[in-house]
Amino acid sequence: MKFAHITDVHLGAFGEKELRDASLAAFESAVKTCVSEKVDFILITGDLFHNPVPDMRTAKETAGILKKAVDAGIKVFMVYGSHDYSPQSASMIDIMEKAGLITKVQRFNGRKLAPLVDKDLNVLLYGIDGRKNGLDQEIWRSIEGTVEPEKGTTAIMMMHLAVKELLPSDLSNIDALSLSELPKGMNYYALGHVHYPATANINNAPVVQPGALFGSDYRDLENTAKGVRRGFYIVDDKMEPEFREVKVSPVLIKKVKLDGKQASLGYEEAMKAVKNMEKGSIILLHFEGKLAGGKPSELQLHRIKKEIIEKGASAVITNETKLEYPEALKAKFNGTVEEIERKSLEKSIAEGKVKALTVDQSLELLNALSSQKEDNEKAIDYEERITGSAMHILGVDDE
Ligand SMILES: [Mn+2]
Repeated sequence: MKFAHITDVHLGAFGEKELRDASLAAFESAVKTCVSEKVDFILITGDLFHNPVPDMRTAKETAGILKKAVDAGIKVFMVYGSHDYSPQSASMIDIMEKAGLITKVQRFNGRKLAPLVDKDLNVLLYGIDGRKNGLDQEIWRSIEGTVEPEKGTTAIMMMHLAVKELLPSDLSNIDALSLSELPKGMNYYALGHVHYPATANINNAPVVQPGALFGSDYRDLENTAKGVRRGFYIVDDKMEPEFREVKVSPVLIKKVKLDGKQASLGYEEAMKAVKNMEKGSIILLHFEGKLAGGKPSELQLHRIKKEIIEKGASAVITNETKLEYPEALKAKFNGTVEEIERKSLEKSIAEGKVKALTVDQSLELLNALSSQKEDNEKAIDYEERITGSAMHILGVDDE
């Protein structure tokens, strides 16, 4: 018996099409390895998608990749992650399940966790779905153990949650269970949720956290650039997990140092910084230093991105949080954030750009802003709906 353990693929994350494609390519590469290595099944411990309902192109490509596994006779078992969870079982994961591409694992027998028994594979799979805001931990603590696994079968526990002992130091404060709280008697513990790879043991059974396959945000990409490994595990019948690195494109941090320089030199310095980059790289362009003069527009970020792509990068992400503009420029905006917001609002109201609100309108606005995202609503549609109704109440909608 041989299986693969993949997690936190976050398909559909990132606004840039190039990064969405890179994460699909990482998933495709992992599944191809599973097919060529003839694994019997694949475990995905949550966050296959970045949203319960991803964009249709991402969904279509993912279905195509999963179909390759299914056609090769490889079963795919899943639990929800905190990102693709749906309280009404109406997410893309559920569509994939109805289409026979995957099988969800979580089952209960009263308050005990019950296994999905696969006789062909001779495995018992227990699973707990990931939930948002640590709710899965609450559910986890309410469970009265597991229905005992039969002897002679391989028992696997799938979970989308953080375990203290496997956390990197910068995440040591997040809500997490400890190894001692996991149920005893399993042969393999498959974890998801935390985006760094790590392993541990309970009574000689491996506890494995593969980490994000590609990453879901710029911080993940920075960690990749700094050396955090991205990949998944293949586990043989001796239950020895082996990490398989998946590298679709190099991720590189390039620093653009502008200390004592004019902002207008940003373009030249950025192009110097990427002079010897490998083709197909994902470039994280970090601007830093105390500028002698100039303003943000003089950096020409748009031109910089366009030209680095033309030189062969697959994506360019810029970061200016460590760039300081001269005092003269800052002085225009002095005061606390609140003071600046107040002044700016007063000015807009005086100029008739924004109207002052009545009590009723204020309540209406609060109500509109607290509207929850619908289960099947895409983040972008939700944002548009909320912004639209707020703008309407504020009287600044553009027809
Ligand atoms: Mn995740």
